[in-house]
Parts: sequence; structure tokens; C-alpha cells
Amino acid sequence: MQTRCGFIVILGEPNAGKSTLVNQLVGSKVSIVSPKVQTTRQRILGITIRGESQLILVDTPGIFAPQKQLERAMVQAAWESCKDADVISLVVDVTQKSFESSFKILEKLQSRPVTLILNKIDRVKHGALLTIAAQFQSFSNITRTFMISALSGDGIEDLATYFAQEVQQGPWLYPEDQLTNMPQKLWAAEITREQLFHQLHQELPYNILVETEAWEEFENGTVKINQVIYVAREGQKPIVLGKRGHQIKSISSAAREEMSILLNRTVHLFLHVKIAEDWPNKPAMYRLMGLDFPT
Ligand SMILES: Nc1nc2c(ncn2[C@@H]2O[C@H](COP(=O)(O)OP(=O)(O)OP(=O)(O)O)[C@@H](O)[C@H]2O)c(=O)[nH]1
Ligand SMILES: [Mg+2]
Repeated sequence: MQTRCGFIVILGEPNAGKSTLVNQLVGSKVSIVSPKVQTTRQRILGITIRGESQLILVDTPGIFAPQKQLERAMVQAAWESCKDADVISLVVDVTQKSFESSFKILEKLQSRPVTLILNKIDRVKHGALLTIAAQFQSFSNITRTFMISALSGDGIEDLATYFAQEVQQGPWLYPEDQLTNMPQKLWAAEITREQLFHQLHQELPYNILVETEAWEEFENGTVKINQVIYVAREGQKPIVLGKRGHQIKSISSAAREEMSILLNRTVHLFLHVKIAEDWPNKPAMYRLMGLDFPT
């Protein structure tokens, strides 16, 4: 068999549906998803096979005008993913009122060929979709346009077939059954962070970092996972804990349940909230997330 393999970078504004798309293509949850912007913080690989092609999908943090250090690190990670990409794709949320931010991303990519992915088509009428597609016509670096719903899976297989043709001939870089490059401990930290994004509000999820300190497997098949939730200021701790620990219990049980389902075994999850004063400005903390401190 003449195999093919390549890196397909998934770029887009925050909340465009990049992680949803990667999970849908891989057929498993490799990257966390939330209704809030800036959920994904680092580059995450989702690996999948179509025919003779191994597609290495690179989920990235959303691209926007960053202000804070963490935001700058995230946007930097997204752009750096393009360096060794075989295919660059741009996911656009068609429910947005303006596509200016997506146009800016396309301009920055200059002459590099881009696959345009219009996402969330389940939310707009067909006529409106054609008007939106027309707005991207002036970008001559767009090689193909796909219209999909990452959520329902509509249009996904045509996209996968296209990616499979676009990657170069060469050996597969990962074992056939590998779905991501993410270490288990980081993956488990992400599952908890997803719950923090779902259950906490305003600025709080953006000031939280989760570290898996210990992952212990027992002979009876159960797993014990210890994690630390770092907040950036003292005042944030009581909010994460909630009244009589109500909030942390709810976060813990939802994360534990999700881990149990995905790992298909019993998980015992222990969460501890600690204060790491002003951690978003501390380079050492970035390593825990797999991010470089912004330059
Ligand atoms: N209706 C609809 N919602 C979608 C679709 N794709 C994604 N979403 C929703 O859009 C929200 C954002 O999805 P994500 O996959 O987290 O978006 P992202 O681009 O990875 O976001 P960041 O990581 O923050 O940059 C979630 O609430 C998804 O359920 C779609 O095709 N249709
Ligand atoms: Mg994401």
C-alpha cells in the first residue's frame, strides 16, 4: 500500500468550532469544547485514518488580538502550527455578523493555499450561506470551500476525503490506533478544565490552570487521579469551592463521570484548589500547559 500522511492545521477565530471538528473527524474527544471563547490553549493533535492516508489534525487556540500574556502565548502557538503544516484550513462560524477577523487571518497567511471551512451550517438558511461564501471569493489563496456542521457531522466526510488526497505520500508517523499525542495526565487536566469552562463564569475560567499531579492505576482496573486547580488570586478560591464546597463537588463529579466514560473504567478523582498568585505572568506555569511563554 502506498501510504500518505500529513499535518492539517485547523485555524480560526475563537469559538469557530475547531475542536468540535477535530473530535468529529477523529471520532473521539481529543480536544475539549465549550460555548465560551478561548477554550483551547495549546496545539493538540487529533489523528485519524482515511483509506491509505493518516491525517494529523492540528487543533489550535483561536486567533484574535491578544492583550494578556496567556492570550499572546495562545495566539503565538496557533501561528507557529502553520510552520510545518502540509494543509492549512480556516474554520469560519457562519452565524457571526462580521467575518473581518477571518479576513485578517487570510490576509496574514498571504499566498499560502487555504481550505475554507464554513461551519455551523445547521444554524443558517442555504441562501444566507451562499451570500457568506461569496464574501470570501476575493481571496485567491482559497483553494476549496466546504460547508459543514462540525456538531452534526454534516459534510464532514467530503472534507476528510479531500484532506486524504491533499497529504503527501509517505509513511504514517503514528501507530494506527493512536488518536492523539497528548499525554494522559494532560488529557485528564483538560477534561477538568472543560467543566470549569462550563460551570464557572466571567473571568474565572481564564484564570485557572489544572495540573494532574498523580495518575495511579490499580489491579482491579480503577484509576485514581489527583489534580490541582490553580487560581490566580486568593479571592477566586472561594468561588471555585462554592458554598459548603457545592461548586467543586459539581465540577468534580462531572469531570469524573466524563473520564470514566472515555476511559471505560472507574475513576476516583481528587481535586485540590491552590493559589498560584498571578500565574498567567509566570513562565514556569506555561510548561504545565504545554505552552511557550510568549516572546
Ligand atoms: N450549532 C452548531 N454549533 C457548533 C458547531 N460546531 C461547534 N459548535 C459549538 O460552538 C461552540 C464552540 O466550539 P469549539 O469546538 O469549542 O470551538 P473552538 O473553535 O475550538 O473554540 P476555541 O478553542 O475557544 O478557539 C461549542 O458550543 C460547540 O458546541 C456546529 O456545527 N453547529
Ligand atoms: Mg478549541
